Amino acid sequence: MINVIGLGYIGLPTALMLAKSGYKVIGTDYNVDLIKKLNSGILSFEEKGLTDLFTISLKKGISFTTQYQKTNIYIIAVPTPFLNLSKKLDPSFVINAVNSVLDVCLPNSIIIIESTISPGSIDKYIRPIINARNLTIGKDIHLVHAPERIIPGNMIFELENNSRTIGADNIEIASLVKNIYQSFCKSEIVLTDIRSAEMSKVVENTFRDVNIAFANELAKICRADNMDVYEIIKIANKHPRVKILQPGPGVGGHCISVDPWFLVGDYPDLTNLILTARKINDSMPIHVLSRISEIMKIHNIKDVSKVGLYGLTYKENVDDTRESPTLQLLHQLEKNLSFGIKVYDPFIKSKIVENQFFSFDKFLKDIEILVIMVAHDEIKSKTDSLSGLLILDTKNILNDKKVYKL
Ligand code: SAJ
Repeated sequence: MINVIGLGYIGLPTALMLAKSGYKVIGTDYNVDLIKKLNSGILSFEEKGLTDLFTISLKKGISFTTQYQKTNIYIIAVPTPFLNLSKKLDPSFVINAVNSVLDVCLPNSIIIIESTISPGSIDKYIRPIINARNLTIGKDIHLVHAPERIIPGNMIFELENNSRTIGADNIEIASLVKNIYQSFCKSEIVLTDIRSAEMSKVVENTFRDVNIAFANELAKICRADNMDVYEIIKIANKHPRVKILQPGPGVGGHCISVDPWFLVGDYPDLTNLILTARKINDSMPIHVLSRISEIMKIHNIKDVSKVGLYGLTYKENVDDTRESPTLQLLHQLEKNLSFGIKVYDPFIKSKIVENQFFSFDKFLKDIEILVIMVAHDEIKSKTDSLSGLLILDTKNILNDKKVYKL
């Protein structure tokens, strides 16, 4: 039996996948409400294909509880936030989970950590707590780091089709764990040591952050001298070895905007490029604000409540608002004592910010400037209803020459 600890964006789909593949799976989470919901057949978040997977897994006998189970295989997928001041990883959830596992596990257990951790975390935080219990790593307990790579919005497909990495202290345990993941993962599974697994995960997200920062810096340069950044990127990308990403209102989500900080926090003297990239991406919501202010000036609009932000999530067609550029922008406005800007997102059904609308039509009626922060399919299909509005399109989804861009 596999006990999956932490039933969030990663743990839940992974647990369901394993159950569908025939493993006996019990999911554990300390959130009582979540467990109640899951046990009554209600999902905690929306994701393409998740409902079907949930139905199949329930039939296969998956169950959910707040209790850690007595077994010999654990997958830990709890959050690893970063500490705002030091920019270092907060390992407390992982440490607590490992401690709770150690309280109940059978001898010779495998603990697989899926949560993203900064390189060296297993050596620094996890091995010591096992040693402190007089347990021998490699005999009583086996440690594995198997970071995930799935992207919200396409999680189920990517769980089955992405290549993945398994880091372990020895090849026998790595192969054993590979067999488990092979029950649903059709792609290559690379076996390595734990530190390389930790580092490669953080490096992947940092690579993307740095590359998005390049696109965002280009957007600023082009704005300063009135060039069309999208045209320039389109042309540059015709070069066989150039693949510039798209600029946007900022970088959100719980991965790309967080993981690079682990490297900055641990290697402050060595992370010039990575830190600069982080700063560029974090500055994009302020860039959007100055664009809004320019448009207000051009059109002599003085009242910020005439401005509406479309989209609260960190990217299109998901309901996840963690670290979203819109929330970052609202935070900046609040810091400058500016209130009243309107907000709407079709995926956010409960009130999480001030002046939030739940009807697209009502939202549009109330504003003069529409700022597209997220390219949800909804707005792409409703471009006809936008006539008469001034538009700042930070996602470059509209073709109209009159529309303002980043
Ligand atoms: N973004 C841009 N320009 C782009 C691409 C993205 O501004 O050209 C923005 C998005 O709007 C969003 C943010 O970047 O705000 C991140 O979005 P994303 O879709 O690129 O990635 P995430 O954060 O949803 O998922 C990432 C993925 N990592 C990589 O692509 C290297 C995913 O594979 C990981 O599993 C996930 O992080 C994770 O959990 O680490």
